[in-house]
Parts: sequence; structure tokens; C-alpha cells
Amino acid sequence: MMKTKRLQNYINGQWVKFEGEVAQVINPATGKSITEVPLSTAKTVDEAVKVAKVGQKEWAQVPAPIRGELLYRVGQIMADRKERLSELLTLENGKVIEEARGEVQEGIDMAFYMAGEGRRLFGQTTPAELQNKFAMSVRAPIGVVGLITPWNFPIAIATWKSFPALIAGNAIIWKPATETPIMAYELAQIFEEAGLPKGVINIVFGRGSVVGEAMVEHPDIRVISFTGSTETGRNIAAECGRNLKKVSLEMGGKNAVIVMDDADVELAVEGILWSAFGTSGQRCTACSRVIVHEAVKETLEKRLIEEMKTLTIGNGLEDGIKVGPIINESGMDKITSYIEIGKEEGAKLVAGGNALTGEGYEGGFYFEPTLFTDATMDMRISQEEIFGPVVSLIPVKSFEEAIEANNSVMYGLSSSIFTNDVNRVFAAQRDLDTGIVYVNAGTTGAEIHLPFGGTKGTGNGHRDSGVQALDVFTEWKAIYVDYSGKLQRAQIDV
Ligand code: UN1
Repeated sequence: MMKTKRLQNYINGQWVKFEGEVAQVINPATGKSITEVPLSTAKTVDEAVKVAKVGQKEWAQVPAPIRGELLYRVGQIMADRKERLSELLTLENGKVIEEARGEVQEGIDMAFYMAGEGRRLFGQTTPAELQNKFAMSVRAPIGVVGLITPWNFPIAIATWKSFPALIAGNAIIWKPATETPIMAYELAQIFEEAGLPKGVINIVFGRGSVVGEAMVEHPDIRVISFTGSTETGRNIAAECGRNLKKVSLEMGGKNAVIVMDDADVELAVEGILWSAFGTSGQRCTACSRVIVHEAVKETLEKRLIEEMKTLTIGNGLEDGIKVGPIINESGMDKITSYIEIGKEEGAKLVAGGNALTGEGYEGGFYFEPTLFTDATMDMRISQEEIFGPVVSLIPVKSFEEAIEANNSVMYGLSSSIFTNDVNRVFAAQRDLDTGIVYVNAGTTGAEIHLPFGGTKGTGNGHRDSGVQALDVFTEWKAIYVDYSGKLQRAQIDV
């Protein structure tokens, strides 16, 4: 499938031969290496920035509608190649093929959506306070921007960041996760075929602690857009703060589905299964808490356990598999450690809880969908992000208590409520303290034309996707044109 045994960095429109240290890229379904990825150094970042600065100047001169046409071509090639991209995505990330197709579609949607922005990129015209004077504000590109993307949505998140950056006239230095570099390789090929000028997008593979750090420190990278762990995000924000660099962070979640006493319980079961165990729970938006009204707790718990047994676990490329593997060994270790923590804290393990080995699972990283019940909000399993197929069921006595429980975590990405009471729906959408709220649906499934992001420990106030993503990659420029032919002093000569 791959052209080369080893991936290479993409700089100035060239795949640059790499001789240094490499990391293996592992198929999580089998544990086997599929390719190798460079572990580049700060020197490569510096080279990439040099060419990006040149590339950006030219790219910014291309009229935005024409930049948009390039994105239309990118979207069309992605659509033509959807099946290949989806298979490669499952190969490197493990998610089941149906979900991989969904993720690639998310990227295609983003291309067509942002292409349209090429003919909008709206600024504002406003009256000026003096006669014969015109005032407007426009979005200006920032220059060279740095993107650091995660392994769990290696193509969708890359498009959420790179397409708005490009339509706004920036050049990019992109560090994809070393676990999932193939999507970056494929996307670079697509950009090239679509006619993106050289130097406008540059890919530097490597470790966060080396390449990521070099990007954060580089004075000519003016924006860092990062999706990943809260711990890394905090460090990036601190460093960017010192350098007065704009930074957009998208980090963890501890998302809850609330099931009220008047809910359609069967629908809630479906919503929970999909959002908790889809992508093996490795989504920032994954449901990892179920806050249930005590009146329906027993029914919900029983039905969840029954349905969890029907989830087929295995290689995501095989037909009929619902839950794919975990990304790697360290992901498995983290999940396993939380199973022990949950037991010690006194939550009741009622389904799953084990790694799967033996026939059908050889070499891969598989974990059973897991349910703890009778959990309380003070437990670590109810507070901390596990990033695996593990759910804590937390019983509550009222709507108010449910909202309170939802909000009492450090994160604020996504939340959901199942209820048929219109008054509760509106009170909940107002009071749930998350960037995304679902009613009668699980916690996953964000669409690309809406802002994606969260409150509190999930982020720092910026949003991916939607037109809001443009705010990350543009500066507002205020422009005054005085056509009176004389000096007119604002605030004085009015
Ligand atoms: C993520 O987990 O970081 O809403 C992205 C969703 C997907 C994107 C998830 N559209 O679950």
C-alpha cells in the first residue's frame, strides 16, 4: 500500500530523504509494524519554517476564492479516494472501517465547507464618526502557523485546522502524531495533486518533546493549534504565553450522558453504546459517565449490560466488528490501571474489565467494553479521562443533581441529556457547562460547520472547525480610509 518502507518529511513540496532515528508505526489490530516514521530534530523545523515564510508570501497573494477552488479540488480527490483513505486509517489507527469512512467524510465536508469561505471570509464595514471617511475590518493571515494533531482523528482534525489556516492565506508547519503518520502522507499527496504551491504546507514528523517543542519555541511560527492531552496543552500554553504566541488548545473530556426518568430508555441505551464504545472510547467526545435518574437506573443498567454483550470486538477491517483495538500498549496500561482504581474506590464492575488475548486477538491491543455502576462523583473514575471503553454509571435523584454532577468535572467538552420534557431540554442546554450539548443523542457526532471545543480544562476558549476556526488563523485588521482631503481628528473634529 505504501510507496516507501519509511515515511519522509515533506518540505518545500519535496519528500526529504531522512537518515536519522525512526519510530515504528504499529497496526493496533495486529501489533505489527506497517512503516517507519522519522523522529526529526529542531533543525528540520527551522528549515521548514524558512521555506514556509517564502511560500506564505506568495500564497497570501492568491485571491481567497482561488484558494477556495484548491480546497474544492482537495475535497474532490478525498471523495474519489475515500475507500483507500478509510482503509489506511483503520490500518494505522484501528478504528472500525465504518467509522474510518465517517472520519474521512468529515474531512471531505470540511474541504467543501472551507472552500466556500474563500468567497466569504467576511469582515465588517461600519460607519466612521467623521464625514467622508470609511471604516472596515478584515481578516488578515497571520503568517506561518504550527499544527500539532493527535492520533485518534488523524485526518478529520488535520482538516479542521489546516483548511481554515489555508483559506485564510497562511502557510503551515504540521507535526502529525507519530502513531498515525500515513494520513498526513496521504493528505500531502492530495494537496500536491490539487496544486498547492510548494512551501505552503510542510510536514515534520517526530516527537512532541522535540519537534513540537521546536515549533512552540520558533519565533516565526506565530500560532500553535494543538489537540492532545491536557498536560501537554498546559505546557504549550505556558511557553506560547512567554512568546506572546497565539495558541488554540483542544484537550480532554469527561463527557456524560444524562438519562432522566421520562427518557426513552431504549434510545438512551443506543446513544450510550455508540458514544461510549465507538472508536473504543478513544474520542475526546466519548461518553465515559452515565448520570441516571434512580427511577430508571435498574432498567438502564440491565439493558446496557445485555447490549454490551452483543458488541463484537476485533480487527476493524473485518466485517461486522463494532469495537476495534486500543491504539497501543500504553493506552492499554492506562485503561487497565483505571479498572483497578475503580474497584479500589468501591464502584461495582458489572461488565467487561479485561484485556482480550488469544485467538482472534493475537498481537493486537483489545479491551472489553466495561461498565462500573454505583459510582459517585468523588471517584477518580468519575473525574479523570480514561480514553478507553470504560463507563461509570452514577445514580442521581433529580434533574438538578444531574446537571450538577455533569458540571462537577474539570473538563467541559460534550454533554448529552435524554428526556422528553421540553422544559428540561431548554434548561439543560442553558445549564450544561460544555462546549457541545446533545439532546436525545449520545455525546459524539459533531458536524464540521459548527464550532468544536469545550469549556474549563478542555481548552482555552478557541474553537476548531466552523467559521470560528478562522479566528485562530487570522488577525483582525481595522482599516480607515479618509477621503475628505483634509486632516480630520477622530474624537476631536467630530
Ligand atoms: C475528537 O475526539 O477529538 O464529534 C474528535 C465527534 C467527532 C470528532 C471527535 N466528529 O465525536
